[in-house]
Amino acid sequence: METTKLQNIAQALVARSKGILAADESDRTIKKRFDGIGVESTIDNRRSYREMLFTTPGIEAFLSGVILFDETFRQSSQAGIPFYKLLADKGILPGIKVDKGTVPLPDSPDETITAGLDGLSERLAEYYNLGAKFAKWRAVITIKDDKLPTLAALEANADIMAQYASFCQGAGVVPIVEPEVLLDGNHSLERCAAVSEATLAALFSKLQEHKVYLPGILLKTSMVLPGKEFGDKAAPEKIAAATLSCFRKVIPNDLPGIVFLSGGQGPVEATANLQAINSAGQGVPWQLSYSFARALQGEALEAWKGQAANLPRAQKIFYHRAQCVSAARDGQYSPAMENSL
Ligand code: 5MM
Repeated sequence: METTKLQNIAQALVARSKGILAADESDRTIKKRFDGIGVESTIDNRRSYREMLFTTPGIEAFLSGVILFDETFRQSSQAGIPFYKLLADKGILPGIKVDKGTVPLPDSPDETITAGLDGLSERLAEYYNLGAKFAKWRAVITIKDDKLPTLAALEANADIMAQYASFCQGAGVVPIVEPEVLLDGNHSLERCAAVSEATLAALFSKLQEHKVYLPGILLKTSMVLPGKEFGDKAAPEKIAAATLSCFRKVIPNDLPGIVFLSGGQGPVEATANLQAINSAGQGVPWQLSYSFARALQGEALEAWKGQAANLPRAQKIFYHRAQCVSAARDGQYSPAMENSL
């Protein structure tokens, strides 16, 4: 294992002012996003949409990496440049989603485990040769009353993520491990904090058991938030305090960085919460950055609507959101920036 190389990539992904764009929506997920704007999810529409994002002028100031779906990894710009190369030429590290989605857990069918370990080392070798520097694997954790998640689901997902991480490091690829605690439900912030702590404790225990080199991985995780149906939203300062308190209890110091998913929060909400986390998190041992999909893309997707004529406006909107999120990652965002579009 080339530990120095892995560590350098992990650190580059969480460099100051930069974060990761998650553009790795599977066919099912991107269809859902396109349905929302009335655009058919064809191969070429998906290609044009991703090209709009990746060719946004100046976007490299805010993006250290982009996570791609297999189809996108094999696609090219209209000018015939493979997307992984187009990104690398801008100094943006190309990454790849390697999980194969979720399947019900046999013992607890309302919960899932993530598939994709079969053939993983062969797939990683191919992506590595094409220039992938990092990979991503998502596990989904559901909160339901005091019944879910079960310890069995947490441990099974943690064990699979640790195996995935170990395969990645053996292939020279930095693994991002993403246990997403879903926002769905009416649970309180305190319940989310307890579940997040149990999830991360199980994950780091399995990573250690599988001898994963922590300076050469990144954690992608949810902020600690009350469920969508809980009622009142929590203030950013409260979310920041709960999130950091959870991390301090269970995350080892030698992890280089934590990148947040947005999980269905609105773009301004996710930006404000990231700002509060960075503002309260000065002095923590990890970089606190972003790997948003919806919060970075949502406004640009709405503006694009599948029309080439909307491209300049969509790119301007995407640039502005990335600029705000980058400022939040540095603890320098203020709501006034929302008016600077
Ligand atoms: C949770 O989803 C990840 C982050 O996205 P948000 O910021 O919108 O929450 C995202 O990287 C996700 O893993 C990919 O979009 C792939 O998801 P699917 O469901 O297509 O595997």
